[in-house]
Amino acid sequence: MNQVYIGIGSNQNHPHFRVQRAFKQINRIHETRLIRKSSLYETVPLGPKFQPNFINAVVEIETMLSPNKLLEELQLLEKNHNRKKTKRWGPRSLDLDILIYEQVIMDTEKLIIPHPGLKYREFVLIPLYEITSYGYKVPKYGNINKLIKNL
Ligand code: A4P
Ligand code: MG
Repeated sequence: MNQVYIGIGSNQNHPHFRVQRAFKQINRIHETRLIRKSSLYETVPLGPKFQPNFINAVVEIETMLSPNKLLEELQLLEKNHNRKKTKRWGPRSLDLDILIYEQVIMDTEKLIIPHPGLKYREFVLIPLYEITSYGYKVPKYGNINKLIKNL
């Protein structure tokens, strides 16, 4: 089983409800189970400011799916939430990002792991901190306590 962290974000159409529904739906992906979930955090938007606040959370899962297969499943879930392609960093009903996949470091056209935004995003690091152990080492980027200090 591979240990993976997923970032969840929503700022449209009842975001609290959507994030909680996403927890359940992620647990239902085949060969995958939800291990831990963070609290829900209300955060100000990064990017265009004239949009509602986000609800963000991070979950830990175990999965047998490869990074690319997992991405496909997560994108299906996003579609299932009627996510429309809008502008970059614009409002979205559900955004699911693979933050960390075991110790994998990859950079392809479709998938960058660890997620490159991770190291400077409070809305990712704080919920990740909540569900990992003290001094957890993020692949490529290092100690989470230091990453948070550097924000
Ligand atoms: N992709 C590459 N790496 C990954 C990965 N590790 N996980 C590719 C998921 N996808 C990855 O993503 C575009 C493409 O990224 C995918 O097709 C996939 O092949 P997208 O989700 O369709 O596009 P996007 O989300 O609009 O772009 P981007 O740059 O990924 O945005 P982010 O980084 O997801 O940021 N403010 C707050 N407070 N909270 C938020 O959650 N989110 C965003 C979106 C902006 N501001 C925010 C928040
Ligand atoms: Mg995304």
